[in-house]
Amino acid sequence: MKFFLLLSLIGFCWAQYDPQTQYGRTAIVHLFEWRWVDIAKECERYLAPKGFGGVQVSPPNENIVVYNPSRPWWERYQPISYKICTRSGNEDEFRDMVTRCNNVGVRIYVDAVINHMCGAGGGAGTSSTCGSYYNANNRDFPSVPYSGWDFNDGKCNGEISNYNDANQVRNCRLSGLLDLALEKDYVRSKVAEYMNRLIDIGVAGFRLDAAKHMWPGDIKAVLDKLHNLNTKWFSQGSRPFIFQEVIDLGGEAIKSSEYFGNGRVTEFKYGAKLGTVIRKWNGEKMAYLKNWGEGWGFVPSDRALVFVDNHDNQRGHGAGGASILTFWDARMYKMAVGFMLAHPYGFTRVMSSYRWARNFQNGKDVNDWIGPPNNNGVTKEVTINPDTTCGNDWVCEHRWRQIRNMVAFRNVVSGQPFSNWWDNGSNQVAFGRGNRGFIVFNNDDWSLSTTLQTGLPAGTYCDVISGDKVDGNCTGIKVNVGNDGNAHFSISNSAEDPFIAIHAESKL
Ligand code: AAO
Repeated sequence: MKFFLLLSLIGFCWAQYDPQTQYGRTAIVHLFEWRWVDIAKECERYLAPKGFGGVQVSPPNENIVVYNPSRPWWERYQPISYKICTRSGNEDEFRDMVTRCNNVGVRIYVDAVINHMCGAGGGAGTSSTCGSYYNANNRDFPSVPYSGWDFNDGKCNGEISNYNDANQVRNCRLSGLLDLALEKDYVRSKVAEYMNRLIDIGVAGFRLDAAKHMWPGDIKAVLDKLHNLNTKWFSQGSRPFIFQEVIDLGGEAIKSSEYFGNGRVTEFKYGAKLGTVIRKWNGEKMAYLKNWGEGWGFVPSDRALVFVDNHDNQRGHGAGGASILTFWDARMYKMAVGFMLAHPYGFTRVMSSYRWARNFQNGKDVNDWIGPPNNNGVTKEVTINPDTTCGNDWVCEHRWRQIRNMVAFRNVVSGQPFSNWWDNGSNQVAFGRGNRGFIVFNNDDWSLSTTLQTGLPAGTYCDVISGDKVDGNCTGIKVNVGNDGNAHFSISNSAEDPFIAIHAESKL
């Protein structure tokens, strides 16, 4: 009885913080703007075999169609209804994706846009991805239905202009978007109905878009209405995983800690700081990463959802600034993602992007709006090249060997403590994860050549950054760990990837 009570207590405490991934799967990937049919295939052909835990998908509900500029990615953050009907696919395709991904142990997390509907200037008509009628002028969304009563205009019908005023941030309009009155039980019910439909289909959780712009208590009231996860794939009583998009870089009225009761929060300091360190800006050095995590003023590890970049700040939207590393800075980016996946802090999300024609004018990319690769607005298929990379301008960072292999590393070292830290006082650092894995970085302008305590059992290991273990052989650098756990490492500062990672399953 006592044991049962303890178990249910743990279950209760962990509920909405638990990503509900299959045992041993510790990272998810954001397949930004992918079509459902491509995600279903990717789960089966790549994500499951490579040990990915799940996929964050773009908002699946009907959105406004914007022609000026032409079909920007951000139109998906302007809901018109809760019909599952977007450029990524229809409801049948969505259901098929969720089923097929769950069947191979890969979870689906939905980006839930529930703070607002389309922009106040969205006009009236049927310019929406499923052709539903709406009228932004009098705030009429008959397909939900929402009417003028369901918005916050009584409290504030203007723009958020002052982030030091929590009332404004939560009651006024974010970028002119019509702000839903989530204090109304009717609105909460409509939102919960939509989320429950997704839960019943089999999704494992949600990213709550613009959570900072909703009152924590209103979010809680919605979450309290949510069903348990579908028992076809999840154990009885499982709660949806919740991670809230709260941007708290400090210095504003709203603190991410206000949202801990609801679930995890996005820790935006993580990518901003890691980018600054890897770029060596502001006198930062990798040696300072010794106390990375809470020691850097981040939220508690078990409340954090972390990432190097996201769909906003990889193109100058949102927050984080110029330090954010992206696939455009591939060499530094791989180091940053490698560090994130090796380090125990937080629950990790890998970004997977598409390429677009950047055009910087006065330091700003005027093409930051460009939508996914498409033919006349129809999203292109994610094709796979013979070398396993993606075609049609899909970047597929998650398929880069260095990143894919570090996802596996994270799975292998799961639960192991941060150990055997070493640094040279500058930008050469190393650390292990108990006796299961070890990683060494050289981000200095000179070579690294040193003997380090790895904590690993003796043997020859394959470096999973420069190569792969294939049929018991290593296609990259080999590392010999002696009986005392020591190994010698050499990393040139001009190496293609100036870091080495070995783990229990890369032992030859
Ligand atoms: C589009 C057009 C707009 C138009 C609107 C309506 O671009 O011109 O008015 O339609 O017609 C996305 C796009 C938007 C787009 C929107 C709807 O990014 O451009 O608007 O879809 O189509 C804030 C929010 C955060 C939000 C972020 C973009 O807090 O929630 O802005 N992210 C999510 C999504 C995002 C989406 C939406 C929300 C809306 O991920 O894709 O928008 O659904 C400060 C605040 C942050 C604030 C930023 C930017 O950040 O702290 O909370 O994020 O400003 O406004 C330093 C500070 C840092 C500060 C930053 C920038 O770094 O330390 O705190 O500077 O000032």
